[in-house]
Order: sequence, then structure tokens, then C-alpha cells
Amino acid sequence: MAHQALEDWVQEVTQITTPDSIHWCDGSESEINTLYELMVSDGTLTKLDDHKHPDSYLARSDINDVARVEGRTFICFAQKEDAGPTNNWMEPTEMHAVIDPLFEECMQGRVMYVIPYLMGPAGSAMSKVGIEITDSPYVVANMRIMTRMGQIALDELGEDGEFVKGLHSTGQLDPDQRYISHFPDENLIMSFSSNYGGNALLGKKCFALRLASVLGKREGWMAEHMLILGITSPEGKKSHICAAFPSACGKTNLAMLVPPQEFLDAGWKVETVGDDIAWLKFGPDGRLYAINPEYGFFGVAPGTSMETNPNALLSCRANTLFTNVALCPDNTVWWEGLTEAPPDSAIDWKGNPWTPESGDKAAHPNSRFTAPAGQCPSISDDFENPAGVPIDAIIFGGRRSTTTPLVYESYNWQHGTYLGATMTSEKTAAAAGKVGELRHDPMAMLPFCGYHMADYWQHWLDMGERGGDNMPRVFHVNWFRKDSEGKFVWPGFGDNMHVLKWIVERCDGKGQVNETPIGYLPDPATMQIDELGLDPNDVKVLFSVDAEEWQEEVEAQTDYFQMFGEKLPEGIRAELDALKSRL
Ligand code: SAT
Ligand code: MN
Repeated sequence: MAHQALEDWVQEVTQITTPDSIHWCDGSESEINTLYELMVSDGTLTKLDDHKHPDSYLARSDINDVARVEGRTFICFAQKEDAGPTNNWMEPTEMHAVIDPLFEECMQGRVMYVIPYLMGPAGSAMSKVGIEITDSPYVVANMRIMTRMGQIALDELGEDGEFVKGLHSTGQLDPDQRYISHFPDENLIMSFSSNYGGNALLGKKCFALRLASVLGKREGWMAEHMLILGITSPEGKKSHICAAFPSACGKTNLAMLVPPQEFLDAGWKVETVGDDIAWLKFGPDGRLYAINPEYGFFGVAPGTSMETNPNALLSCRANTLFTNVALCPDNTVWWEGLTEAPPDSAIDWKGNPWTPESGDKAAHPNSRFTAPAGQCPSISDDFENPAGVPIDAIIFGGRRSTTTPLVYESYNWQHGTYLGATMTSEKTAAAAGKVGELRHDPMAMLPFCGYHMADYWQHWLDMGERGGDNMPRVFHVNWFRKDSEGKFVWPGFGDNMHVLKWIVERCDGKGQVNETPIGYLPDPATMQIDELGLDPNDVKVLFSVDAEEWQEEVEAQTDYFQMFGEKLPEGIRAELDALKSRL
């Protein structure tokens, strides 16, 4: 019955890392309760109030281990060319020479956990199995929420199924020993010295995006940094949308959007299938279907409130692991933006006494909740559907205070691919660099594409060739336009429903458009946005294209493409030329 290759690998890792004992995770209730007890008794976790946050815990990370480390994330192909200009590259034997010794005897005095996990619904042809070996019970607890963990994965694996290997150790959390290494040709991830989400929960960005993007290219499917949502119209027609945004641009908010009352009254419904990652594959009918490979949300806490995202807040009421938020005296949690009035006192994310007067942030700006997706009030019935959901539209978006209108539609798939390839977003205070500075983030995949970005764009074009007229329509949105005084001109949040409605109408062959050099824009007169009370000047800004601004944009795009040289796909070059001539 045993899977020989798995047994062999576990034995090999045991000999290298020399743990005190080995624990195979089954994903059961009793298993996790034992782990939680252990982590509470050794101070890793604080148990939260039983009534307000049943079965929920707070963790504080090391203060130097609070985010992904792009500078120490490597793609290890034999040829540098295969990793491309946007990834850190190291030759595999060289990387092994650096990272393998770090694992020698690193689990001495620790328990080694073997975590079988399934990415995607059970029984889906699109799902894949991973095995993570780790010495961190905190990682086990997170993986149990974020993936389908334990026997369910071993059942899918069978005696000879394929799996992605992920080897993780906390090490000493020394930033100088921190490496997040991907070996696509070995189906292997090795991660050392960080316990933070994207660095340590190896099913997420490491497997489901970086390695999966390589597998998708090889096997003819796509792994994308996209939310998935369903929209049902008053007539009962259900559409599905995937959307890619860089971080801090409201992906989780859009995935869990609550429509304004007049839309609810009219019979509109929005459902959540996923908030971060989509795997897309052609179905038997030739359309593109998407599954969410994850089982939970790893959401940013600050800014989440009953006003901004009630569904997210309700998702993380119970059975949730909070990391780096503030602890209130009544054993509840708090973060900036949760309530208008801060608590009188709290313990901050570093574990120190905090008051509003201190001037410091109580929660880390990248503090997180790990919560079961099934607890989301808007979760779709199709969340566990092995066939996935057919995708009608793909949305790209960024944070731009100028230039980019509220929404526009591409002419066709190749043009839509171009919109993704030229995605840019202004840096937020949370990221390093000058605030407001533009960063190119193609398809929001800059930190997550596991191979040469230009080959990835070619893969998009190839998928379009294969799908033909069955491909989703492609749109671009920008919720972040500002007026001359620097004020946001679009209300955003629930009112983004106006834009989603236009998009699904377009997918139905309806909806009025104005043709412009950059694509099809909606006619604001047909958008029924009167009740928003927008200033007529702002409406103009949101729904028009400024030729001068776009000349500059096209110059910037031309410069950006330089680094891809000869590898830039013909279809992308053609779209750049076409845009120039239309302008
Ligand atoms: O750390 S994660 O990659 O999981 C979250 C994020 O940074 O987007
Ligand atoms: Mn993400």
C-alpha cells in the first residue's frame, strides 16, 4: 500500500536532518488539538477568547521574519536563460551546495512533520499532491487550514502518484541563512530559516504558482495569481471572473464583494471561489475552467473591517490563526482599520505594551489571518467542484492615480495578453521603495512566475490560439484614479459592482461601448451611476483616455520591454506597434 518513492524520500530527509522523531500528519481534529496545546504551552501561541474567537490563536513571528523575501527567492534551472531577467537564478548544483548543508542535522531535538496535502478539490483532474516536510508545528497548523491535508492527499496519491517535494526548516531564523529555492526539474522546493507564509507554507506561492506555472507551460494549462468569483444576474445567468492585481490593490475585497443594496434588491449575487490563486485548464467543451487550489485564506488583516470586507471578517471569527496582530486585554485581536476607535491598550505585534498614544502600529502592516475558506459567508457551492468553474472574463488591475481609466475591454485575447504584460502599479507604503513609484508587475506574477517572463507571455498567446473564440474576454480596471487634489474619485468596494455588471453584460454581447485607442470603454451614461453623485469632471476622468498621458505610457512600455530582447513574443511586439499607431 505504501508509496515507495515517498517512503524513500522521507527516509533520506530523516538521515540528513536527524530529527528526534517523525510525525505523519493525518489532518485530524485530535492531531491539531495536540499541536495547539503544545504551542500554547511553549509560548508560540496565545489562545483567544473562547466565545468571541472559538478555537483561534495568535502567533507572533520573529521581528525579522514578517514577509516574503524576493531577494532570497531563487529559481534553479540549469540555464539562467530559462529563469529569465525577472527572477533570481542559481545553477541547481551550486544552490544545492549552498542549501543542502544547512539542512544537515537541523532537526536535532525537534519533531519532523510529514505533511501530505492536496492542492485543489478531491477527485479533480486539475488537483495535485504535495508533500511538505517541516520542523515547525506553526507551519503544520497553517497548512491544515490552507490545504486539504492528511489522508485525503495520500488517497489521491495512491501507490505511485506524482508529488511535489517541499523541504522546510525553521533553522535559527537567521536572515543570512534564508533561502527559498525552487528546483523545477526536480519537482522540489527547499526553504530554510523563515516561517512566514509565502516562504514556509510551500503549497502556496512556491508550489501553486512558481512550480505550477512551469508545469502549466509544459502540460498546457495556466497557474495564475488570480481571485475567482461568480456573479449571478437577476435573470439567473451565472458568470465567472478571474482577476489579477498586485498586492495591496484589493484582491480579497473584490473576491468577497458585497453588492450595494439596490443590486441585492434587483437579484444580483456575488460568490467567492478563491481569493489568491487560480489554476486554469481547458474543459471538454473547449472553454477555460478554473479551480482554486487552496482551502483557506491567508489574508492581510490591517484595513479589514465590517465596512470594507464583512465576508473576510466573518471568515476569520473562529478556527483562525492570527499572526502579528495586536492582542487586546480581553483576549481578542485588533489591527489598524478594524474599528474606528482603537482599544485603550493592547499588546502590539512585537509583544510589547501598546497604547494609541505610542504612535507605533499595533499590528504589523503585513499581519495576517489564516482562515478556512469554507467559513466565508459568500463561498460558492462550486468551491469543491472537481470540474472547476467556466471563466467568462479575466480582469487585470493596478493602482494608478493617473492615465488608466476605471475600466476598459481589450479587442481580443492577444490584446488582452498585452494588457496583462504591461500591468503597472504604484508602490504602497508597505513595500520598499518610493511611494507612488511605478512598478511593472505583469499579470501580478512578477514575484511568482517560475520561468522566463517572455516565455510565459508566449504561453498565454499559445493558450489563446488553442482556445480561439472560447477564450474569456479580457478587461483592465483601476479603482485608484485621483483628482488634481489627490482624492480618490471612485468610491470602490461594493460600488465596484457597477463595473462587474458592465463586464458580465459585455460577456453576454451587451453593454454600450466607446471605441478608443486603448480598447473599449463603457459609455458612462449607460452605467447607472447617478446615485453615486460623482462630480461630472471626475466622471470624465474615469471614462476617458488622455492622448498625452498615453504617449508617455507607451514610451514606458517600450523601455520596459527592452530587457526581454529577442525573447519578446511577436504577438506582444505587434500589440505595442498597433497601440502606437492607434494613438
Ligand atoms: O506570503 S504570501 O505570498 O502567501 C502573501 C503575499 O505576500 O501575497
Ligand atoms: Mn497573493
